[in-house]
Amino acid sequence: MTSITLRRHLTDAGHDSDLIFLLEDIASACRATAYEVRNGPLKGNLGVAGSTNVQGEDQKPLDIIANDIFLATCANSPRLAALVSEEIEEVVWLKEPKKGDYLLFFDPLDGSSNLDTNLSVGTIFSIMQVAEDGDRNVLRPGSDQLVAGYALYGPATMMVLAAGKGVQSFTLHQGSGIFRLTHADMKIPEGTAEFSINASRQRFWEPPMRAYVDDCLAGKDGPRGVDFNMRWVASMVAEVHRILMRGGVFLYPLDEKNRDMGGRLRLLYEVAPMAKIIEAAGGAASTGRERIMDLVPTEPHQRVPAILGASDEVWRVEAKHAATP
Ligand code: AFP
Repeated sequence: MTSITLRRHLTDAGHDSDLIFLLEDIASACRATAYEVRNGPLKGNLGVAGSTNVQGEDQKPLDIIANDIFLATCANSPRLAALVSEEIEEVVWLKEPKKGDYLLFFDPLDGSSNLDTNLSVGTIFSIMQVAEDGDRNVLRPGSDQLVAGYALYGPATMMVLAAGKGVQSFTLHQGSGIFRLTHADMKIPEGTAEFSINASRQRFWEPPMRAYVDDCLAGKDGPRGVDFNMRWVASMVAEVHRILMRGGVFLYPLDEKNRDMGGRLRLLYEVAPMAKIIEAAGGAASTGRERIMDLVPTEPHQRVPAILGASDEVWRVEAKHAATP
């Protein structure tokens, strides 16, 4: 049987037509971004662009291309009031905000340091609604998200959505350009002995994180009683997708080197959307001490620590933090 399309799924779920328009615009932007990523080497779009983003990081040509695609594709979406992009310092207001209008937060190309090595990269996005006419506050907790999602540009191009009823994954059919439902209700498998962390930063970790990882590394002769595997792709979208498919936990903790910045990953358009997706799939998302979805941002590009994945693993990390004042 042919799997249903993204549009059919969103219509059947009873979403507002303007939200469906916006999600289809996002899907179009992801489709166009996938094309540019796939043809990057042929179009001379690898390497660095010679500019830096608001984070002071070297921009890749495809970071800029993906951001431009999202601006061009989504900016005319009905009832879209503002855009917050990793690649743009200020909030982009498109219209006078009215109650119920949409706010779109996105990282147009996450993991772009992997482009030259042809590894999977992705787009992360989040949609909230304007609370009252004229309200220009975009610093809202993750629990206010209406929809969270990502596109993964891997062997297959996939779009994963948490839009109120669980988590669904749609795979792009290359011939027709249509996203079709391939995973109807994603749930994180429990009990997977696999963790994901940039182990080169071990000497900077706080004691609770060091203690949690040491227990994993001790294997079956240690307190966990099982041998663990480790993965680090340096592309959060790829790590989260692996966790949705086979379990485990992703860890980008606060450490001595990133503490002054608040962490490595950005709250509004990386960690909060992933937290909504992970929780909707039965997992948990924490800073190690607080639930990610409860955090109220202080500025659009705020960074936070991110511990997310299978609930039992996240709770173990939180217990280590609770035991250390
Ligand atoms: P880039 O978009 O600059 O490649 O960063 C990717 C990322 O934001 C996230 O996707 C990875 O999990 C994390 O940073 C990788 O961080 P390290 O470079 O410290 O491993």
